[in-house]
Amino acid sequence: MSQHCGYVAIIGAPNAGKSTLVNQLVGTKVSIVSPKVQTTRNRILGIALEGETQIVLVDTPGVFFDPKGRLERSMVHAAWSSVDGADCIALVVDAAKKSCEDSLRILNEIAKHHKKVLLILNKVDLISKDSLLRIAQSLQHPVIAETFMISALSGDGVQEVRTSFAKHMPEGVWLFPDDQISDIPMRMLAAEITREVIFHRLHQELPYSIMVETEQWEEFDNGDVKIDQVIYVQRKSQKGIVLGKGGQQVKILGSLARKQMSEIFECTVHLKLLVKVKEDWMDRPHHYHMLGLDFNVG
Ligand SMILES: Nc1nc2c(ncn2[C@@H]2O[C@H](COP(=O)(O)OP(=O)(O)OP(=O)(O)O)[C@@H](O)[C@H]2O)c(=O)[nH]1
Ligand SMILES: [Mg+2]
Repeated sequence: MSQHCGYVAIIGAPNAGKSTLVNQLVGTKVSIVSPKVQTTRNRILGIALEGETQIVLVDTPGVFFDPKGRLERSMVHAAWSSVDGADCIALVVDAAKKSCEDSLRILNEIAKHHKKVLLILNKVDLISKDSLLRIAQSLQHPVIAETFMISALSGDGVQEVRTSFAKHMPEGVWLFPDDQISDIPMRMLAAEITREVIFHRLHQELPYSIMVETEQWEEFDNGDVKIDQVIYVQRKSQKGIVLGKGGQQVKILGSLARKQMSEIFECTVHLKLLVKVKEDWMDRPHHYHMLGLDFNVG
């Protein structure tokens, strides 16, 4: 049987469940997930296999239509630029959300790219059948080739999505080795894991404008890894929140992140976290390059 391989761009409004779906299809965490909007900041590849077909999933930052500031503009730009290179486009919609107006706008935008779309109504575990059908009706659009109703969280309906993606992949040799699951470097995944832990514990108190950088990654002969990371916040008050009383909070953050890293990297991890205030990290090209984003957009 001949090999097939191609790209699927996973797009949608912020918080729709794109990264959850990508992780579910890959079978492990390659992209972090949180209840906060704008969790994914750059284009992340997750690689899934279906028989002789390699499906390269492109997880993207949520798309919205009024990006403010440089970081938001380059994130939205990164999302749209993945559409043109893709063999297949999947639009993930949070079906539990009251309005799907943003998804309709995204459909209209995709129509301009002359591409067909697989519509994925997600979070069906949260709503009734009736409201689900109502949403499917309200999202009817000529660019939609097929509609799926899934729960990316529980995995319900995800196999149908995988089968359909595979059918849309063109004939061609695999672009990645069969054991590769992502293109995200380990240092960056480690930084993303810490960012996810911070989002989960502190999303009420902190704005999304924190950044984590892995500064050191040292491997020892016994297989252990020592990772030094810096958490950048924009204000002194935010530093206090991350550190917590007597450094208690950062200690917990570190232990949760370390546990996840040890599981994902399959080794013992020694993690050191430092918190620094850097008001203008959002205006520094270095940080955009590190995230794989264009500094000069818009
Ligand atoms: N109940 C339920 N929650 C879900 C489902 N899929 C995702 N979520 C939750 O929705 C939130 C957002 O999920 P993400 O995967 O981070 O969403 P995203 O579209 O990648 O978000 P951005 O990267 O910010 O654009 C998280 O709290 C997930 O746990 C689902 O099928 N059911
Ligand atoms: Mg995401």
